[in-house]
Amino acid sequence: MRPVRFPPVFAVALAAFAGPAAGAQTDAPPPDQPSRVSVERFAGGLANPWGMQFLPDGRILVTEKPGRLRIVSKAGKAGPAIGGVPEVFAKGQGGLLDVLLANDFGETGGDIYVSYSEPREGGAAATAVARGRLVLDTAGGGTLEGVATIFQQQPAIEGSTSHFGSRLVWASDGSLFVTTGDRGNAREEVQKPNSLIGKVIKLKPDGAAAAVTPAQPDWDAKIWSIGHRNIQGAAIDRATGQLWTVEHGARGGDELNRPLQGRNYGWPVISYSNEYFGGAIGVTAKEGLEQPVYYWVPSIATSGLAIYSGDLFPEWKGNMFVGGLRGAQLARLVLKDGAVVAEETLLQDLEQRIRDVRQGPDGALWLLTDDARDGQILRLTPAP
Ligand SMILES: [Ca+2]
Repeated sequence: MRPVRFPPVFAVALAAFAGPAAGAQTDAPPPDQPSRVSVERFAGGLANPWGMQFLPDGRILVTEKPGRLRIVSKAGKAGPAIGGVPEVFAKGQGGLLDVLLANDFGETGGDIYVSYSEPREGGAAATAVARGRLVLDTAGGGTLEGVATIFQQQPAIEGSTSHFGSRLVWASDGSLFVTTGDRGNAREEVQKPNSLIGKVIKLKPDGAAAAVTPAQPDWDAKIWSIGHRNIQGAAIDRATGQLWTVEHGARGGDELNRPLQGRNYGWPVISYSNEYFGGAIGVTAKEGLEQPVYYWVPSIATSGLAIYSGDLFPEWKGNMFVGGLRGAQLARLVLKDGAVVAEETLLQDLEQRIRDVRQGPDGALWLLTDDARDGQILRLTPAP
């Protein structure tokens, strides 16, 4: 089938009508050389796997949204549920979400952090982070000991099971970034400087605010940036130490952002989204509010984010990989000088919702697919 192209004059008119504000980009062209990728089904049968981490021995620690934490062996077999995991609010988008290892995690165990939607009083819920010591056993499992909640999003929200965020990543200074969401029905909280709804949070490993003074005079000291709708992907660019995030728009308007301390990323005042029931949300640009680096219309429903730094795919170095849920794809973004110069859509033929994206210690790209009965771990290597 021949590609459909707009006549140049029509394309210019479209750009003038719907084009991005200065700084934001969308709809980048495909790269000159398409990627050649082999996909291996490494493990399956998981229940809505959400986040994963590689243990020092090469096994994979994986969360399942209904509330289980398990270890997948090097042969791809999932072990028993790890004991001691906090109770989660396992409804809708809520449940056990991301997992992160302490940097000194060793061969026999160590501290881990989990993010989850926490049941609160009266049927309300909010995002929380707990830390515990994972003691590994010889039966392919382990136990979480000394579990303590180090972060509780405030306020808790009633009547919603959506938009809990939440990725966990280590900042280059040893602090912990936690991404959150607007809880779906609490949009009015996002621009409030003392609410922890719709924010990027930066904590010390014990949960105290990482900042000595607030990023803005009237902000809660735990807040790094504000104005976010629902961030489910975050990664640190190891070359620059910079945080990058991806967040869901409503209908259209998913965003790639480079959140800086003290900045406002605009939701719901500015957005490239439309309401699900029709009509624009706010305007697309306003002074004092940050533009996304890149955005998607229509939405691909952005989840995990990885910045590739391995040697297995030399042509992928520095590229960003974004999991698409509704878009059932892996988006590859090629950046130059901080701007997206190409976008490649990968794995659409699999028809799988991609939840998480990680670079493995082997340099392969590892993915989680979101399915209630057969959530999979996929391993991507260069095609022969
Ligand atoms: Ca935004």
